[in-house]
Amino acid sequence: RLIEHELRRAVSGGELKLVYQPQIQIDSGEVIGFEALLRWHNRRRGDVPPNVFIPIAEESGLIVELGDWVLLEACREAASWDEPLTVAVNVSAVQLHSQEFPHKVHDVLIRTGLPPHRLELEITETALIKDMNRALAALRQVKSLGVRVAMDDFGTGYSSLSNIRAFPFDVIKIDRSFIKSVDKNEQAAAIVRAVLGLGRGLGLPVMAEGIETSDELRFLTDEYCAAGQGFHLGEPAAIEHFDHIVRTGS
Ligand code: G
Ligand code: G
Ligand code: MN
Ligand code: NA
Repeated sequence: RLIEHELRRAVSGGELKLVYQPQIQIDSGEVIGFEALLRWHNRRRGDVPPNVFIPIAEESGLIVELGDWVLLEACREAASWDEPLTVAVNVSAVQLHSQEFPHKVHDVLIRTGLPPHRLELEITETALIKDMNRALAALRQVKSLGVRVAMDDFGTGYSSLSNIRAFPFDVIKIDRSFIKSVDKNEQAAAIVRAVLGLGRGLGLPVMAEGIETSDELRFLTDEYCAAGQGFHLGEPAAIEHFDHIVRTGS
């Protein structure tokens, strides 16, 4: 396919970049880290959304090359910050299940000098179910390096509850579909309260994704949700936009 061919060239042609979205500690309002999000700008196609090109990259196996680039770029960027904030990187199923993945993570940490605890890998439940044993082994290996692991899009996959018990996650990210209108929708509110209770019981902090309004944020504050992310708190942008946060004295 043409788009696949173009995506292949995007890696070497410098058409990819990362934007960063702030992750906030809700009680203090402080930025605790950034999620790195991949963007592709093609001269002919313009901006191609990740929802379009990530699935193509996954089907074609190109995601491994793309993922390697994202991981190195994000760690190199975070290692340059004055503030010891975390950087969160999305990892797809194909990457997680490739034999070399834990070694690549180790290698990137060595190359960039980023302290392992400042890297957080975001993994969706869907990425776990392909081969549970392989996924568990990979997560244990990266955890043994000191890297943090987040369960991404929690609530949208299969058998969430057994996954949360079987895998060594450090944080649960509630999917944004449950945060939307959580202040007005009783069903969403019940689900979010249940996930917060689950996190509390298991000793796992919960991060709410997709906070778009001050009312949604107020609900999460009142319910003692630990952390949040969303357009209301900060849109993904080029890292230069956040210089005042990552650099001391600027
Ligand atoms: O940034 P945006 O909300 O448009 O991203 C859409 C989807 O693409 C999200 O599910 C997000 O997790 C995914 N995504 C963004 N960047 C990356 C990346 O670097 N690697 C992988 N595997 N997925 C990404
Ligand atoms: O699946 P994942 O959680 O990695 O998706 C991250 C995606 O969510 C990014 O592409 C980002 O652009 C998007 N995103 C971040 N904050 C918000 C928000 O407040 N509302 C919506 N609709 N999307 C958001
Ligand atoms: Mn994510
Ligand atoms: Na998510």
